[in-house]
Amino acid sequence: MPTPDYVSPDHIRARFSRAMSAMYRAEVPLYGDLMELVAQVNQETLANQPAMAKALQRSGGLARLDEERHGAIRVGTAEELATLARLFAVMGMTPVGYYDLSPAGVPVHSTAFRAVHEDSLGISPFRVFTSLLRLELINDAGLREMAAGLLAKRQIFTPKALALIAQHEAQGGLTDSEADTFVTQALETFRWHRQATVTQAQYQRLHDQHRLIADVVAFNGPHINHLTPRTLDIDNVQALMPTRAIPPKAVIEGPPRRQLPILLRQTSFKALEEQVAFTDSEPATLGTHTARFGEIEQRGAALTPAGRELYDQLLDKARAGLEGVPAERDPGRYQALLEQAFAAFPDEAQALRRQGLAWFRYTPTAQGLAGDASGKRLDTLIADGDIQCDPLVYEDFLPVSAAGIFQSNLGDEARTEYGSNANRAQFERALGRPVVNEMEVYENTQRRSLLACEAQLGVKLL
Ligand code: OOG
Ligand code: NI
Repeated sequence: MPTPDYVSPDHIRARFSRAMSAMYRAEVPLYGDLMELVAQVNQETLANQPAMAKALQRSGGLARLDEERHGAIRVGTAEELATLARLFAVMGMTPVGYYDLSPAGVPVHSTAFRAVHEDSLGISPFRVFTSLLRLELINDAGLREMAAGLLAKRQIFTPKALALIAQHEAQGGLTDSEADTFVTQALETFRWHRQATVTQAQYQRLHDQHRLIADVVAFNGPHINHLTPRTLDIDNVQALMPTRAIPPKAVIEGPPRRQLPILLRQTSFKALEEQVAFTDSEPATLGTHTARFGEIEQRGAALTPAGRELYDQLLDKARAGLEGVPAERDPGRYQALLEQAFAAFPDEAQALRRQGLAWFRYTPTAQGLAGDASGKRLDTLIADGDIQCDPLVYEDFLPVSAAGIFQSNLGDEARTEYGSNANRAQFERALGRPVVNEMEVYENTQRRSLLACEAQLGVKLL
């Protein structure tokens, strides 16, 4: 039997990411404005910094830049999470990493669905930060029961999407037209619902426990709550946002500005207050719900476990320097504390490499390919210009930053305390599979690049 022509999961993901962006742009026009601003600043940055443009070109980052974005959703049950994992698998997206947000007063734990192979990331780096509500952290038994009851009644996937997921699993792929139908049907799960599934009073009860609980429980699906384009100069976009009537949050999350950006810097604009209808609403008494917002991010070098440990330590040091005053209240001071603390983090590619703080992609240069490299060691090959190395881009998230983004959109209500409640095993049981360790993903990419150098230059590097 001839093998049918299936669309590669990478291309289904690329189509889905584009369709998602178009839908969100129509739903939240401010997102479109932000996209335009980001594209403009990216172009200016590339024009003013030819070295950066060249490095991006080499690493494949340039081609994917305009396509690059992440979204975020929150689901309510293990079954919803497990089915989402199957839906994302159709698009070549694997759960990577475990994030516990409970220490930040947010009763969820999360993972990021994304592609893991560098070739797949080159086609579409689309990622979805996916959180599972943890009803077990809510101490009001009556409320827990009400929430569980509402969640048990809803179906967040269309029948056609479910059928196509099963078909993909059974036959090992989707044809072109099946893939198009899949994208349209899968998109329905992430659409905004103006109609709530609860009465005004029920909404209020959920909301009073935690605004996030109302957001997850009171609607018929996990609407995408933000979609984040990647900028090459976040300070510039942050400064220009007010000129487009987009008010940014006061503090950029993550590391300070550096010569060589590391990990991830993010900032967002405040969630919109949107009209919704409760099941007992008269047209004249529509309510509001605040959940959806916008965010931008600048991605830098992926750090090794040693680099990440140093990052966490320096971030803690900067935050301790605030002595309890929220960073948002004195952004200038926080910026100064960050810069002081991160002076201890090397800010040059070769220093990061020699100290084992970041992951790299190694490529033979034209000179290396033309000459005789045999017998040379990696350091010499790099110093002689036979091998070029570029830091791998960080493809994941940061829990402290994520907490900051969650918090800035939960309003100024008193913070709930849940203590630290990491429970990765429970998350993986709900998901139906283990999450991938992101460090292994970067290590594999680095190793593949070294193997390619070995093959092309006839040297031994590993
Ligand atoms: C997710 C917040 C985390 C990020 O970029 O760190 C996040 C949410 O609010 O659901 O998207
Ligand atoms: Ni985000």
